[in-house]
Amino acid sequence: MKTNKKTASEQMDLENQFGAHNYHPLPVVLERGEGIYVWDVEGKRYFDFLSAYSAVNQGHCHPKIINALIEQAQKLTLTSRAFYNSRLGEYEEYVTQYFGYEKALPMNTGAEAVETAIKLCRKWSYEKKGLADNTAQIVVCENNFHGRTTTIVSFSIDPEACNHYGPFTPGFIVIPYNDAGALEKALQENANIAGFLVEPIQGEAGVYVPNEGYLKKCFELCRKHRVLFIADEVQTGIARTGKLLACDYEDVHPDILILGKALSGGTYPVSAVLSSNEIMEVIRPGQHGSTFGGNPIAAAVAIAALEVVKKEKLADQAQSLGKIFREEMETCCRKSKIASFVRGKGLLNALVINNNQQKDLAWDICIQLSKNGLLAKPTHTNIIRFAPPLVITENQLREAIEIIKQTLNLFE
Ligand code: IF1
Repeated sequence: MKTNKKTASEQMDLENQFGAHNYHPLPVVLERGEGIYVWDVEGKRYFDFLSAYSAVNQGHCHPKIINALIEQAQKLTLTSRAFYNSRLGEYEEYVTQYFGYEKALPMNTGAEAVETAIKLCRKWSYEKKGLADNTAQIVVCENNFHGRTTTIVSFSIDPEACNHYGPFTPGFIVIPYNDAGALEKALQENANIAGFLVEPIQGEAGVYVPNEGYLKKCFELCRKHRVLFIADEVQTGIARTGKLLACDYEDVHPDILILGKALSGGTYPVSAVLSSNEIMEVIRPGQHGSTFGGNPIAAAVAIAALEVVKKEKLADQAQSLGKIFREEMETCCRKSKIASFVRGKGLLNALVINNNQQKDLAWDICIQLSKNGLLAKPTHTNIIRFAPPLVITENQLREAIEIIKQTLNLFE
């Protein structure tokens, strides 16, 4: 019987012909996901070691989350915020108590939540801190990645992210990452600073883990100068780094917390900005929002996704398995000519490849990894990010590590 199922190359051709070329994917066409595995259209199974950039921390198609999605989708999908809906208030209570905040502003994508945090911080600085209108400055770090809107790329230093997208939004000061002294200097030299926006670990930059105490020191400096500490935990949050939030490692409670990705377990675009009444109250009716922000499906799915994180102790999992991963890879690096070193926290890790002899070595390694049944993707040419779903078991992790080691050996 002729099936109209397209082959992988037919699928790739369709995307190539009809889709914008804003990505360069690995030549793998995925059709199904379950837990830590994904299958391509030819039925080949892979360990997913990217987790959609830490959006499927709970594993692909987690039954509890999918059931919440299906159940709500069969009742009511969207009302807009012109009316109340029967899921949002319950979700807002749940998520604020879950992370220890008073108010939540629900959005959809991570970038929308970052934009919301920027607007909230600016508005707070005019209406509560007393800065003159349109003078607010927000400090950000070099090599940041906070999304791809025009304002967000306005403070990117990555030419690929910002070139030819100008004119850019003003009001941002870029300082080196992992340098509290640089923040102190900026705060001393500028009276108009409203906030400090930072990734607790820089994911896209290549999983840069700052020195112990960096976040705490920056938080204290923000307190001292009445500047809002804004943590972008879109990628590092929701148990990925071995704690519920990466900021938890230093007992830092951000003034504004930005969440996304795994907030829905990768089943639906859900993001949120969490803060205090004192800060959140500067946004009044009609001053911010979005069509889908706070919709009943997002609310139902986010509650289920967060329940899974707690019930399955995914933060503890990430912490203990992450240690095993880094120990095993460090052993590998000591004997390798191409694998330089590994860094990360929890199950957000990166292997730095020595590509002096061959520029695209990390890409070639990822191609070979896919042939050997494991999916990962390089970032910034020579860094391979390894971030499996947090539901992975120790045995599965060790099996995956074996695949990585055998694959690296082919290039030694
Ligand atoms: C792509 C990168 C990761 C993020 C942080 C906000 C956002 C992201 C810390 C925006 C999104 C995604 C975007 C996605 C690939 C992925 C990514 F490679 F682009 F940089 F994870 F590192 N803050 N990161 O990491 O959230 O609007 O995408 O929901 O653009 O290709 P979003």
